[in-house]
Amino acid sequence: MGAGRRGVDMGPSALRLADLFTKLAELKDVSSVTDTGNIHVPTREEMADAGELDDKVVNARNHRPIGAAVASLTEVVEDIVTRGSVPLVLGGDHSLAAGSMSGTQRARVAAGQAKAGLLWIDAHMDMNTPETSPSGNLHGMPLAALLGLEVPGLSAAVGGPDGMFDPSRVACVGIRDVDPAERDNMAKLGLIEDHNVFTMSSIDRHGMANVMERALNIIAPGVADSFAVSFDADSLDPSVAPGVGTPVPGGISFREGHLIMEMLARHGGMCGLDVVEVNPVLDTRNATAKVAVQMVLSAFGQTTL
Ligand code: EXY
Ligand code: MN
Ligand code: MN
Ligand code: MN
Repeated sequence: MGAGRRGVDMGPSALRLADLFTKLAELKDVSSVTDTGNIHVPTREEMADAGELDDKVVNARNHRPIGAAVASLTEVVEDIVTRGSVPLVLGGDHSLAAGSMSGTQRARVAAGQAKAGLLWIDAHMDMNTPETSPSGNLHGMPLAALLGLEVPGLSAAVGGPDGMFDPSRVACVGIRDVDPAERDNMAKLGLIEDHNVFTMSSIDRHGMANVMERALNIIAPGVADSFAVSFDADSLDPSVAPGVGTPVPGGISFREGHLIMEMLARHGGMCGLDVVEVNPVLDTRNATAKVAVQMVLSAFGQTTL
């Protein structure tokens, strides 16, 4: 509902169909895998019946049903992390990250642990608010909410400072499509190209290994630091991942994507992972879900040898 195009709600089924869970369970670094099932996204009818559909807020489409679903995701994820597991959240559009990422962070704060850093792998910054968004789609706003900007539905799910991330511990990789007004929000929060925002141009100039070393120093400066990862499949080049709702040419290659995940696995500090925006309706032969599964397996320790 946070995306402009139908079909992304079938992303979790596409990932399951691509044998995500069986392949994860085979990895030596994964002790067990539990499929906790789908979070219910209230329909507009259900919200209308509950008198909850006052979409009067300008330019934040479906913020009430999305907010309700994302808030329940926050709780589910918080519980998983509290029980000592690493949550893998399957989208669905990127608005869910306001719940998955904040749930991970809230559980850490509640347990007296240091806050995690955040790696945002995406073609887009997702740093809009209703005041700046060109589309009103909430999937373009989750990072803004996670950094404390007001986004109807998503900010409530983030639930205040304990669910938020410190901008100095955020790195973005794969960025190549930023709205003009979004740049103001980035500047406000200190998200700067080639410093902590690694665009495709940064990657072309420095190479992915160098970019990821720099990103890891940002999201986990201390050797024992942890980080959460929000992986948007549209970060990959459309030739690699065509089945996404907002494809942007000139993206991350299949091998660069694996290198990102292999370096994260080697570091060992990952405390949560999203994989979002897989839209099988826009895909052929479930190709995008299969590639996304490969990336997830590498993040959880799959190696070529
Ligand atoms: N920046 C554009 C908007 O806010 O509408 C496009 C956002 C696309 C968001 C996808 C999930 O990454
Ligand atoms: Mn995104
Ligand atoms: Mn994106
Ligand atoms: Mn989309």
